[in-house]
Amino acid sequence: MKTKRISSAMEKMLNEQMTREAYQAQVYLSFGCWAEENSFVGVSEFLYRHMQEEREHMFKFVKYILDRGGSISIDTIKAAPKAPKDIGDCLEKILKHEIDNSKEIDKIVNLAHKEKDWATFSFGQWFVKEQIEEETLINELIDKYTLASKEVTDNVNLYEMDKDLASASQHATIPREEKL
Ligand code: OFO
Repeated sequence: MKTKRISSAMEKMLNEQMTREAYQAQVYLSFGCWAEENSFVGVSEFLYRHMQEEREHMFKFVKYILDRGGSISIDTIKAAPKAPKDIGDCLEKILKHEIDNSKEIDKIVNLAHKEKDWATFSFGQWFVKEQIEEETLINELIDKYTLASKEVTDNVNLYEMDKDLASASQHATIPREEKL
């Protein structure tokens, strides 16, 4: 049993964020399934990879809470949102989720600053930086989508965009069955 080095308020907030990261993963999973069902294999690949990143984020919170002597409370994960209308809607919805998530991370950093909890403040900085990267990535994809959807006479642009997303920068790998 470790000495508890975070306040109860911080422990609660970190646990809530841990569950929120699991929810973020569900959002990417549901949109990834929607994309695959609609034959956008590259888009779904991108979304599945991001789902894995969100699960890694969730686990970073688990580890940090435990490392600081806190307790983990595994809570209900909200249901994933309804399927998007199209890829543009999908990207806009993801951007909103990421911005909302960034605001929640900011709350952790604000509380850490108020409590002079510099360990959590430092831990939170990783997520502040990560959220900047994620918002930038999604904004770039929205720009690409806007360009790609300008001429859709033969869907060539959408096809190219789908391939583009398949190779868009992501750290995580997706567990899949081996292809023969
Ligand atoms: Fe989308 O990022 Fe987690 O925190």
